[in-house]
Parts: sequence; C-alpha cells; structure tokens
Amino acid sequence: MPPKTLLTRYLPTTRKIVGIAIIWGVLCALAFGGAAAVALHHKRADALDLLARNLSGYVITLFNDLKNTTDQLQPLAFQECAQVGQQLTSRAAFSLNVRAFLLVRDQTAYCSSATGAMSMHMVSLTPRLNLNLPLDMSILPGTPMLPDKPAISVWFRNPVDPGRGIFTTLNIDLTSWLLHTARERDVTGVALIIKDQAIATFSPQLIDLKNNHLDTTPIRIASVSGYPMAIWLYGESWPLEDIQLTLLIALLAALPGALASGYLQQLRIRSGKEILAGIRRNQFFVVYQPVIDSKSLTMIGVEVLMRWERPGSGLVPPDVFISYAESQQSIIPLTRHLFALIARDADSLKQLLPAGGKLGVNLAPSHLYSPSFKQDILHFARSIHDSQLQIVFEITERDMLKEEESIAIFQWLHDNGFEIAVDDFGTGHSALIYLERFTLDYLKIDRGFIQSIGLQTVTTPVLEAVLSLARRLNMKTVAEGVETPQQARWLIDQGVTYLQGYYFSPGLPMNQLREWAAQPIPRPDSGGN
Ligand code: G
Ligand code: G
Ligand code: MN
Repeated sequence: MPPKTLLTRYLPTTRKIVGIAIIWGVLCALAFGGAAAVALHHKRADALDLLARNLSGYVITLFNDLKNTTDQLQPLAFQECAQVGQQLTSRAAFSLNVRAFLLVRDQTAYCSSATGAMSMHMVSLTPRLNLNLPLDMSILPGTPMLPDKPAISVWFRNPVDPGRGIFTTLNIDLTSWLLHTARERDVTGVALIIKDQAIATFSPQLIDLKNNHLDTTPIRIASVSGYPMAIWLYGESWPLEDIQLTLLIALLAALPGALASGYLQQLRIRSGKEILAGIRRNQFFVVYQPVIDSKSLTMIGVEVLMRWERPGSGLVPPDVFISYAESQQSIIPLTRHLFALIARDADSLKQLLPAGGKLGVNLAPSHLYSPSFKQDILHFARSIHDSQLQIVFEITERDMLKEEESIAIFQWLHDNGFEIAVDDFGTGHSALIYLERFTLDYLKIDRGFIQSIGLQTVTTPVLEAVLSLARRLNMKTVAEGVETPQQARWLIDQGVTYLQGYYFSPGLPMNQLREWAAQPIPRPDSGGN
C-alpha cells in the first residue's frame, strides 16, 4: 500500500485541485488587476493632462487680460502723475487681483495707483526684473501695503519709448487656481514657478529654489506660453481610490478564475482524460509475477500486474490508478487495454509456461458488473486462444458482495472455461460461508497472513484454519507475498498448492521473465524453519 503522501503525488487530490485553483485565482487577479491598474493610470494621466491644459488656459487668459489693460494704460506713462493719478487709481480698483499699477520712466517709478506721486528706483523696488525686456515677471515676498503677502510683479515695457512702461503687482490667489483642480481627485497642491522663485499652496512663504525647498517631482507641469512662468501640480500618482478599485477588480477576477479552474479540473477527472491519455500515449505496461507449484517447484503460471509510468509522477501503483480509473469511469477501456497488452505477450508466455499454464488476471469489480463484461472477456480469450493458457480471473473478496449477481457471473465464467481466484483472501469482510455458495477454484491468501509465519502471532492459527477450510472446500490455495525460504518451507509442508512472492520473483517485464525462467528456481531447505 502506498502511503497517503504518495497517493497525493500521483493524482489530483482535492488539495492539489484547490492549490491549482488558487494559482489560477492569483493569475487572474494579477492579469485583471494589472489591466485595471493600467487602464486607471491611463485615465488619470489623461485627466491630469486635461487639467494642466485647462489651468494653462485660465492663467494665460488672466495675464492676457492684464496685458490688454496695461496696453491701454501705456500712454499715461508719458504724462505727469498729477494729471493721470486719478485714472490710474480707478483702473486698479476695477482690475481684479491688481494691487497697484505704477508708471515708470528712466528706471524710476513716479506714480502709483495706490499711493500717488512717488520717486523710487526700480532696482530697489524689484531687483529681479529686467527692464530691457518687453515683458518680465518675478515674485515679491510682499508689497509696501501688504508686506507679508507674496505678489507677482510684472513689467510691461512701453512699445513706443523703451525708457517708459507700466509696472504692476498682483495678488496671487493660488487657492482659486486649486479650485480648478477640485474636479481631479488627489491633486494636493499647486506651485507657481517664476525663474528661481516659487509660491505654493502648501507654503505660506516665498520659496527660493536655489535652496531647493520645493519637491521637484510634480505630477504635471502646466506651461504658460508667452509668459516666463510655469505651474507645477502636485498629488498622488496612485490615488487611494484607484488602488482600492484595482484591488476590488483583482479580487472579483480571482474568484471566478479559481472556481473555473476547480470546475475544469473536476470535469477533467470525471471525464477520465488522464487514464485515456495514458492509454493513448502508451504509458501502461504489464509485468508478470511467476506462480510456483509447491510440489514440483516449477513455474506453473504468472499473475499479470499492470503498471503506469506517468511522466512527472513516475510509477503510479495499480491500486491507486485502478480505483482512480473506476472513479473516472475509464476502467473498461483500461481493462481492454490490459487485455491487448497481454495478448501481445501470449506467444512468449506459451514458450515459458507448461501447457495449460495459469494466466492470472486481476479484474476490477466495476468491470465485472458492467454490461460489456462478457463480450470483453470472450474477445480477450479469443485473442490468446492459441497460447493454450488457462485464464484465471482474480477477484478480491471485497468485491463478491453482490451475491446474486456474482453467482451468475461466476457460473458464466466457469461455463466458458475460465477459472476464478479469490484475491487478497482474509482482508475482506465476506463470511467464510460465501465460499460454500460460490464455486471458486483458488484461494489467494493475503500476504499479511504469510508474513506472520514463524512469528508467534494470532494470525498463524487463522492461517492454518483457512488452509484446512480450503482443503475441505476442494479449493486450491495460492500463498501471496512469500518472501523467505522459511515461509515457503512452512507453506509447502502445510500443503499450499502454489506459491508467489519476492522470494521467487517480483513482477517482471516479459524479457526479464524470460531470463528469470532460464535460471533455477530457489529451493527452500526441506525441514528448515
Ligand atoms: O504490485 P502491485 O502493486 O501490482 O499490485 C497492487 C494491487 O493492484 C494488487 O491488489 C493487484 O491485484 C492490483 N492490480 C495489479 N494489476 C492490476 C490489473 O491489471 N487490474 C486490476 N484490476 N488490478 C490490478
Ligand atoms: O492483490 P494482489 O494479489 O493482486 O497483489 C499483488 C501485489 O503484491 C503486487 O503489488 C505485487 O507487487 C505484490 N507482491 C508480490 N509479491 C510480494 C511479496 O513477496 N511481498 C510483498 N510485500 N508484496 C508482494
Ligand atoms: Mn492479484
């Protein structure tokens, strides 16, 4: 009997199916989660691009409006403050965000919309502006009226006289800019960059970029064409909401993926594909274990044992794959295949065995009671007819429980010239009384009893009782699993008809059986114990 762990190696157990299903679940989760992540990321990238474009448009319009206003104010820079101060003040009052307009000539501001006539050199007012440019901008930490509130200063050079122009300071209302981003989740901040200075929603003070206080990895940069400035957007590159959605999709994909995998595996098992595929790929073969006559100590027959060499699993033991085939409903094609394999060796067997040599073939119970049984058996018998072998069907004691049906089948087998052996006798639950009712030819005594020979165990008297019962029922006996000369000797002395076991030989492929048969058969010392 293979240990349970071996069993799991050979065939998909529930555990293995669940394992594979889980792997499929994980694969589905990765595939769908991954696809969702890519899709969400693209969607967010598009949304951010749109946001950056909109914000650029908004800011450009803002400054274009300012430029229009200052264009209209440019002529005032040719006049004295006393004449135009009033006009300048009212224009500032009606321009949103404007703190002050200043008229400039010869590098000197001479008139302010806020404070009237003045005389201040531009360098002391705003050192970073280049008055030689038609337009320049910089950020001021504050203005005389609002010293703590940063402002944008803009220089518009007069198009007619480069020595004159309009200088203006603006409130920076980044919060209202941020409102633009409200539609987009997880945009957390906006920074306005002019040259090497910045102001940002997340810092009350002006940021000097030379000291590098600003995170230089914004998620988007909105350029403001025509103006020497840029807007940086900050935020989560992976918003929590997207992560949650991705995980949800992954989970939703995992479940049907795992279920489908489990279902398909179940389907595959039920459809018996493994066994049928094994037959198609010629993975099954047979070995023959010699059966020895205990009087003459010669080989009088063989038992056919099937083997399955499955790539990846190695040799699958027959008690594993037989019950597997039964559960897959593929025992009948498997048994037919077995019959075909035996028929191929029939000629060789004929040469190795005496006339009427016994060919023991194990039958699976589910085949025994199937409608095609008789036809299959007759076909098999015809295929080896020329070998003149006596076919002995081995049926385990456990499988004789359908009493009425069994009697009819056994009768039919006898009528057609087959013999019947009770396999693994002593391990089933059938009462000994059955043996009287069935007419059977051989009792194959389970190797468990044989192993107790010579050891002082309770099974030895049982073995003696079984042997005397078989004698009384006129049945021949076969001792299975004979491993030592002592066991063989004892069994011979007890009058067991045939012996089988590793002491003589294990099951052998045909070519090895031929070699084995050329050697003398080991003789247990007479009288030894
Ligand atoms: O060596 P061995 O592991 O072959 O046998 C294990 C069990 O498998 C035994 O009970 C044997 O009867 C059974 N067995 C071996 N070959 C066959 C077969 O061809 N058909 C059936 N039904 N049982 C088999
Ligand atoms: O149940 P069945 O009688 O068909 O059993 C045959 C099984 O017994 C095969 O698995 C075969 O390999 C195994 N077998 C044959 N001879 C011996 C033996 O001497 N000792 C043991 N332990 N197993 C044996
Ligand atoms: Mn057997």
